[in-house]
Amino acid sequence: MNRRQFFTHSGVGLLGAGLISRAAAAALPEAASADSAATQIPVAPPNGRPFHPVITLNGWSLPWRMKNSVKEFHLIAEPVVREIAPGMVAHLWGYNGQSPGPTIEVVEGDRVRVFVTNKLPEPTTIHWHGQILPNGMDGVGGLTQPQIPPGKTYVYEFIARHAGTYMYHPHADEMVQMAMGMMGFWVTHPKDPNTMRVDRDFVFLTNAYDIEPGAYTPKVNTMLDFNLWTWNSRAFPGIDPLVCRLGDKVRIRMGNLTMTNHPIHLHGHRFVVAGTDGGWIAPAARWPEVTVDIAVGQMRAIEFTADNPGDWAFHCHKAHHTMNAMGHQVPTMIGVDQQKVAEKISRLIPGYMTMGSTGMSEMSQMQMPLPPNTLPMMTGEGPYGPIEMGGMFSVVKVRRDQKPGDYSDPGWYQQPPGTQAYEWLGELQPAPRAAAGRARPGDMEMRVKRNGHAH
Ligand SMILES: [Cu+2]
Repeated sequence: MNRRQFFTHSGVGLLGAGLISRAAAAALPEAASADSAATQIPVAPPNGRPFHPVITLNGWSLPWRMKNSVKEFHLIAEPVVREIAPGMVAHLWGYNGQSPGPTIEVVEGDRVRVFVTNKLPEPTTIHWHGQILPNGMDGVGGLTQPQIPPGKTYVYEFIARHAGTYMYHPHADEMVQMAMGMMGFWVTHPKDPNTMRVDRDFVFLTNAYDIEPGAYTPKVNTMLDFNLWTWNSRAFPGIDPLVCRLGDKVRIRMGNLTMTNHPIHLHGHRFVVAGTDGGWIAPAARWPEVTVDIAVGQMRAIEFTADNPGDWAFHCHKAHHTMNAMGHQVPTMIGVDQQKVAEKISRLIPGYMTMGSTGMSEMSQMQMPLPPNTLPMMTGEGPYGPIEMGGMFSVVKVRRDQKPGDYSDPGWYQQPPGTQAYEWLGELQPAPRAAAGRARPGDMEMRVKRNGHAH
């Protein structure tokens, strides 16, 4: 299937298609569960105060119930199976069927009650990163509450005091539980739904896993050398495009719960950094960027007008973070003539193959057999060949004829004639070079003083 078919077939546009009712105990709100990694199209809130919902990349928002004016949610911490990209699934821990957990959306001033049921084999808690709340609701195991034992349900209740963007994650055996994928987004919308109104409001978390090719479960002791760099536990080409209508005002909120920073870069547009997990930045204090570095434990909200039609790359600028498993430990072979060596080795190991003597690009074209359940190092097929990217990479697709509220993949951008890089077919002149050993413009004479004497 191509990406467009994948997008269509995976249930986008059918809110509820991926939601399975989970028999809830009488007093508990129903815990909806998602069984696919498809992006669920946001719908207007059915009750409570109005807001303009966000769109969670390859994710969804958790339904709630209103009970005596309290907004009640039910999170289930549990083992999940997450498709990282077509061809690879990971056995992670998450919430309500997926990793990351569903996005929680409330309105400034809402009283919120979250039931948390622990179906993990070990104790957990939930910390509500960035929220101003009573100390006992902060979810730090051992410090502000006992850990939630396996099989038990705890209740968190507080008022969502400030509009903004927050995250949730365990504060119990964090190294293991976060390396296993336990995290989620929380958006508190402003009281007035027209405050800071945008047309498209995307959210995702950066996360990283160390899963050996062929394996399913992350190695939880890895500190820095991860081999899968993901957005919402998806790696390119598994990350859906961010589809926009020409002229849309767009916001992208990105949280970082990995072990390193991610400089996220957008092509073709200039954006402003409009908010952090500490709140919104006053308009006069926002600064222009094309790359925003998101440190560990930070959230950044960027805003721009999608005024440049095309397929614009959007990715982490750390080159290793736009690659998938395989290849991180391959030695650099650029410039090495491997042919003679290969001939000798082939006599011992039939089918031996050399790699990388002209760079690594050739690897994206190889039909190399991979172990089951792994992703090629770089992949993703574009209209002009392999895109040679993996990991934290997606495409912001800006189209004039995209309908408002339509997030479906419009396919690849058609370059208008005369606006695309082209091959030079004329003659090549020898490049003029500066002669060595002669003074060039800009050279200057310097007099050096040593010990007070001129030399
Ligand atoms: Cu990165």
